[in-house]
Amino acid sequence: MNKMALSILLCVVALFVHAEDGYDAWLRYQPIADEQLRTEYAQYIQSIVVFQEHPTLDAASAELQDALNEMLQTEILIYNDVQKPSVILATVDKVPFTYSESTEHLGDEGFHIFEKKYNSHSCIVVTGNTEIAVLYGSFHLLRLIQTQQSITKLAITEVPTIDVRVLNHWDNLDGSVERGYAGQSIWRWFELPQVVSPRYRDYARYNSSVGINGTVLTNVNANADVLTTEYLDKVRVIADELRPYGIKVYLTARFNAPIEIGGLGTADPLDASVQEWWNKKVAEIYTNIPDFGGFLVKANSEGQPGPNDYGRSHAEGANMLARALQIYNGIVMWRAFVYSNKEPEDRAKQAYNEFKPLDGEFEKNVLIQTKNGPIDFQPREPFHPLFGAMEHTPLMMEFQITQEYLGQGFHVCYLAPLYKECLSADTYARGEGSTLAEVIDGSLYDTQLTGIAGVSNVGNDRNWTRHPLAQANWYAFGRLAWNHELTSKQIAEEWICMTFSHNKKVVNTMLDIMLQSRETEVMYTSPLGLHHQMAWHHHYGPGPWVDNKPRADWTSIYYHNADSTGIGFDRTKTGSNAVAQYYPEVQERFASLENCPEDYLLWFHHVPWEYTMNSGRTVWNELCYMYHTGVQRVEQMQTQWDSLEGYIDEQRFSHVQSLLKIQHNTACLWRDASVLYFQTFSHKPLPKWFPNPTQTLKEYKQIEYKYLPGSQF
Ligand code: BDP
Repeated sequence: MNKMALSILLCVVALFVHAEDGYDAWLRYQPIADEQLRTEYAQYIQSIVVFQEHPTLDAASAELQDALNEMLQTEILIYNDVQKPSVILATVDKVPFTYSESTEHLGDEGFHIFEKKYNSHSCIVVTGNTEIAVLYGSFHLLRLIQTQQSITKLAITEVPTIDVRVLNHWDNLDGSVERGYAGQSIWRWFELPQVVSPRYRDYARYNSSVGINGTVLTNVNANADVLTTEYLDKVRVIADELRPYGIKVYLTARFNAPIEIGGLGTADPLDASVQEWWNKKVAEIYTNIPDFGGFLVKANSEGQPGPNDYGRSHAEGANMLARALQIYNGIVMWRAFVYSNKEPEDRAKQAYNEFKPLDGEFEKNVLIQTKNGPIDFQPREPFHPLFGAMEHTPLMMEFQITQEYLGQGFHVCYLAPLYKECLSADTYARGEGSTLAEVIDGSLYDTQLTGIAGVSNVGNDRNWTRHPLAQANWYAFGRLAWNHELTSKQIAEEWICMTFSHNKKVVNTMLDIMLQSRETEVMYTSPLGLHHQMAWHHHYGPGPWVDNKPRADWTSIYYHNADSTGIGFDRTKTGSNAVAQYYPEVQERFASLENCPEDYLLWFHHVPWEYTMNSGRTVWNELCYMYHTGVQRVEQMQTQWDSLEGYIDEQRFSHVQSLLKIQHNTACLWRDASVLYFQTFSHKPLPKWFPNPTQTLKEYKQIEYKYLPGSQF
């Protein structure tokens, strides 16, 4: 194409793209540009019929109406009789014809969308056993149109694979968000219950559109005040806003709340007055919020109070809360992110050591919420050995959506590949093919209660997540929580079409950027299984030199163990033997230097600098290569993104472009600082192709980021 033709084309494309601030996320319902397709849809859908009075069905029909009016550029009418329906929204017991199929398999949330001749008219029926199922089906129907798929002859049944699909907000009552990089909390506690932000409803819509059915409003480092009568009145209002969208509210329970706000002298879980206090508190909560979900608890971890303070086990603590919630069908999500204050052991082993012996001791409404890896949301970790190890206890997955160690709100880092890598890992708990996905969806051990949590990246930034592409992580978490068999690519593709454009160039370019981005982040921050190499406090930039902190396992040197002989954490028999916590097949693979995947090499082995990698390079050269390639890949992303100018709206285009500059600077910093630092141990020259660092190691060490968003320091 010559230059002139290209600029005409860009002008034409530009006519269709206007500035957008990202608030509408993936529910932005742009008019369908392809006129023929738009007309086809418009001929097919002219009206919506809903004759049941219910806030959830009102929400579903309003969403369909608003969305279709925009996308089809027409006026869709809502009727409450069934003369000429195009779309019927109804629960199975209310569909206006005999519905002979059994719907037991749909459960409370599964939906059925199908075509039906009614009054000699073809229409789409969206149904399920409950109103919320109909809402999920409505969002699904919209997604088909948003991604421009056929809606004739539909016959779709979807049932979520996991029961509890929750976001965890690490939001504090003062509005700050721990490890939140998109501004302040969306919960405006001070103004509640009087002022109800319209964002609550939109937040609910986004969540519901991907099947998220719960939200923990407060930080795991909990504040007991949220359990006071004053705050429960505020929580009630949020719950009322979210309820029509099927989102249950949960709270974090500070274990010593009976002391802090209850005036008791103890929080000992075996003390009858403590149990009584929680019983009453829970009763009060349910009076305000009849469908309250339950508690999330971080106990005896990083300074939080817990049952160990009274010589009681995690099971005794969790069960006490579980008993208070049981009669209301509430649950306890008890976190396994626990490591001892005394550091007797490799931190990677501690949660397993603490919880494995408690298998089978928890009440039925307790889930053990376990981070995907045994340390802490690192860019790459092997899966947590507790998955598969607790046959008699439901384990729920905790992923991080907020990018604490992955460039925060400033880097492109699409996380579906991380989630998928973890979910598809094989625990071998019941022989080959015992994946983590099967542990958490309950199929491996026939677990009755199943769950998955994502630490939210939402804040009060206008576009919710600061980085426009970070919205994709919220979206991907929800989609995978609903159906973990979807691929990263499928999810990214539908998200791009819904959020940016259907244009092939945009879709392919963004797909390429997104699908590689997590690996790129790993390459320039912590390649080959390195972990916990970040700067002190804020976790953003490099800090492989961090030492001499209150505990050894809060330093970087504890994890990389670099010395003149080599680098890496020996977790085999000759070291901490953390490998022994995995099932034998996994153990053998990780423990063997030859068979250990190179992605985890320095996680499990201390390796000589001269050790030869699959590439033929030595470990030292491979490290240099990884850091260098990571930066090159960011440069490649920048070029790719630049090529989208004119194809997407200017506002989001230039926002991402500017953020990529930050990402590039930070990637260079990680590369140069890390390599210069590790060189002091390897005593080897930088490879010829490695660009000359612009500063000295001393200078890199002196760089201090102050006041980074999401950091309390
Ligand atoms: C770490 C965070 C810390 C959290 C902790 C947790 O740095 O702020 O409180 O996890 O999960 O990743 O409890």
